[in-house]
Amino acid sequence: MPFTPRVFSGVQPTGSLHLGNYLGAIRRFVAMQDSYPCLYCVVDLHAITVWQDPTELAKATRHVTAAFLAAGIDAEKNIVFNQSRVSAHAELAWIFNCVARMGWLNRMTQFKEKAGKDRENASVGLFAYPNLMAADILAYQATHVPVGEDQKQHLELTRDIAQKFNFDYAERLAELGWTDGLFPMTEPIIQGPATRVMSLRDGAKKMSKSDVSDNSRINLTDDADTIAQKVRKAKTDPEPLPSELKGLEGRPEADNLVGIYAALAETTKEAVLAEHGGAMFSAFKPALADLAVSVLAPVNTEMRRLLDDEAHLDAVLDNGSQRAAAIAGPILADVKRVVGFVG
Ligand code: AQP
Repeated sequence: MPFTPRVFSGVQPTGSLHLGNYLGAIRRFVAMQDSYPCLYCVVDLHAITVWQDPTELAKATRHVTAAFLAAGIDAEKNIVFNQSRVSAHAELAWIFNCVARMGWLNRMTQFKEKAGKDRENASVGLFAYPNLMAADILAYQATHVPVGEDQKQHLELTRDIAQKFNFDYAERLAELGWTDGLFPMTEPIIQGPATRVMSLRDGAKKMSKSDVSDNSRINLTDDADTIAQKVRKAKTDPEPLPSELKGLEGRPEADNLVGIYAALAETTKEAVLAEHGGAMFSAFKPALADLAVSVLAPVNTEMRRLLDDEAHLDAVLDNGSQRAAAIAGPILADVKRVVGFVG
């Protein structure tokens, strides 16, 4: 079966969105919407794999929705919705729980990082998270998924699950006339200079919503003064910027700031170094802060406006959920027929 090109991606409503989410994912979502039909999902089922205060979860769901729209995602042309509204995600995830192998999930580094030392106390949902992510994507037979570098392993697992399902049910699929399998081999789209934005306080750690230090990240809701202050305080080294990429080796904090600058300016790290090579951080940081403010201020202003209009955000999710369910419903019905469920 030739698969219609379709994009799916999601963001968890687990706190305040940051520059990493924006450059690594949301801005890429916007870039893809002119070339493909896209579904962009607020993945609230994923969020509860770790404890979420219910009031905060609802607030964060609208916050992510507002960020999608403020960044430029067109919710008329594309589908913006929240995961818990479309039951196909949870239903297909159960089937995938029975396709994926324990050994595959045991290798997932994100589970190891998030569960930490207290694995026995982690939720079963956190362990099975990648199966739900595979279901998110394959419920729409999505062919492309723009994500940050941290999701690469989960995308590989999605392909393994699709392949095993297609293989295990090959005979049944052939009987039904689907000789090429029911699921595509989804392509991860991990591109640009900011696929892994690092913490401003530690060049070895990913910028993350759950980092206890607010100074480690630039939030999409930070005002200009806060952004400038966080960039000024960002950890660096005493050397000037090199003029060539090779000079960033072994300098993770410098590499990170150059990558952020390049992504914000929509250029390459090489071009940034060609312009700023030889500069001290005392000169580079103010330029970076100005650039970050100029890119984020319009998003910030529009987010605030949208967050004041809860009814509009809820209407967008309502409309998107119905349109998403209309795509996933027939695909899930096919999956159930293949598996042998009656009815
Ligand atoms: N630091 C990052 N650099 C580039 N891309 C990133 N993404 C996340 N952090 C970075 C990408 O953003 C999308 C949404 O991520 P998510 O919210 O679903 O989950 P996450 O990857 O676990 O993000 P956080 O910020 O680290 O959240 P918490 O702290 O809640 O776990 C994904 O495409 C992701 O790759």
